[in-house]
Amino acid sequence: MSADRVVLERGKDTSLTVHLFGATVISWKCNGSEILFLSKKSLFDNKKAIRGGIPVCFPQFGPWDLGPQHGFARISTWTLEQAPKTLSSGDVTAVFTLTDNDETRKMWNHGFKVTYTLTLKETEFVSDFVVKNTGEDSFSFTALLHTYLGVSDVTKATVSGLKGLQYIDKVKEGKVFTEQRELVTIPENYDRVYMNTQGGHIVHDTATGKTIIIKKTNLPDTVVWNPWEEKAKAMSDFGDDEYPKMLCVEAGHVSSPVTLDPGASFVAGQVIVAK
Ligand code: TA6
Repeated sequence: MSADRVVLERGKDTSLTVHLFGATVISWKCNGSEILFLSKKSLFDNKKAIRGGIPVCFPQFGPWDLGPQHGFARISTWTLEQAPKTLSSGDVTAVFTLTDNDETRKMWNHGFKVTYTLTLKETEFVSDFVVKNTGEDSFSFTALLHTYLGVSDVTKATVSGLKGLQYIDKVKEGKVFTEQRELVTIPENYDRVYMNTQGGHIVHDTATGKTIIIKKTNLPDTVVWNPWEEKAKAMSDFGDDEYPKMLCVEAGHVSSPVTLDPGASFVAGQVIVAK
């Protein structure tokens, strides 16, 4: 395994592989089956964000005046603060950190430390995401865990926990609509920011019967994204025929920024359960 990848090995063909470039989780194997989608065309050149897995968007989700789309965290090299450690429960945990440096300060002149703790359980994967303001001035940010789930056929997937909620539809010029459906299906290019989705989601693959449960803390928004055919062709690091095999269900704090005073911390997290 190359030096820039960290593996949390739990046995029984259950493991998590994290790339130090972006602290991007690039694989979660649960009892032998891969839960995440990773594009075969992802570049892994330590320049362009990894196409798949769970890129970390910080300090900006989406287009940014001060720097690259989705911020610099996913294209920065993180530090392995604590190597994988097996707990008495058999769970395995590791800690990754990102602090401000000359590159980040050129774009965003603030002192910060992001601490990203990943814990692999038997059929669950827990991510704790903490942002601390280590500087002398307040700052605001948005953040998101850009989770690419693997599915057998996106047209056969359903997502719960969105009914009655407002969403910003980035495919329809950012207009705001209200979701009417109990179970959301994805029949075309979707790029929606659902707001106030505290209750979490069940992502069900009706073709395979596989189910993923997403529980979130202090990440009140959920982005649902599939590029579909045309946008897939426009992405050089994504296969033209790969869009049916993935569905992004992304937990974030994006529709309103978080503001942190000096010394203060933002604590958030996500638990994904594979059924
Ligand atoms: O999270 C959905 C989204 O913001 C879409 O608008 C789409 O751009 C996607 O992220 C991928 O962005 P990327 O910068 O990785 O190509």
